[in-house]
Amino acid sequence: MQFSTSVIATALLGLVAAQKVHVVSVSSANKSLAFYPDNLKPAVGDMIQFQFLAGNHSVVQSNFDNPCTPIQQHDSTQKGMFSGYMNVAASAATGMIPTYTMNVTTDKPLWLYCSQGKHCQAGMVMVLNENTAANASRSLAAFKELSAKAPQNLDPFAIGSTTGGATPTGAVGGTTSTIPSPTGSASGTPAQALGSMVSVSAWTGLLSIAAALAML
Ligand SMILES: [Cu+2]
Repeated sequence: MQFSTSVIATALLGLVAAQKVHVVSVSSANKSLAFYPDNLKPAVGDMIQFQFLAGNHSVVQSNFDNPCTPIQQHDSTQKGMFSGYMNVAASAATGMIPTYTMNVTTDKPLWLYCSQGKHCQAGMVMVLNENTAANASRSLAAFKELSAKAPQNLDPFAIGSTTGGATPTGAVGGTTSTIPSPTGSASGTPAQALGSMVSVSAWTGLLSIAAALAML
């Protein structure tokens, strides 16, 4: 099937205009074991950009009932997101920090944790689209309590999977990049850096969409 370039470009521009990027700081200048913020309500089509500010952390998707373990360990049809480990010190010498940007493709709750050490048990967890209206017991607070009691903290490498199954669960298409290190306050996010990352991510999204269209 043939699409004219202008039709595709117009469609893609429409998608880009609707996208919102939510920035999540991973750890902080005082090396805390947390995500900031840890409770977000992104819309389908939005992106989450994790900015790794200190230490060596990761972002992995679990489900609510099995915290601190990759979601695909419990359901082989699921494809969980995994940022890989982001060693901030390794890129600090260049004045850059690593980032990982994921696309949000579902409005269902999506549970995330850091698979480093016992960070998950220590509370380094977060949620996208918590829905306590649908199920009051599935709150971030309850997830943190469950995580604290998890017997182990596993990454997808530990279960022999970094790709998961065939069905995406809302967190596919992540991209890694680096941006200039924030200067000043620990929570500071350089607007300039975010702006540049938005365009990089947008183009990454465009390329994958264009590739999908080309396959039609
Ligand atoms: Cu961590």
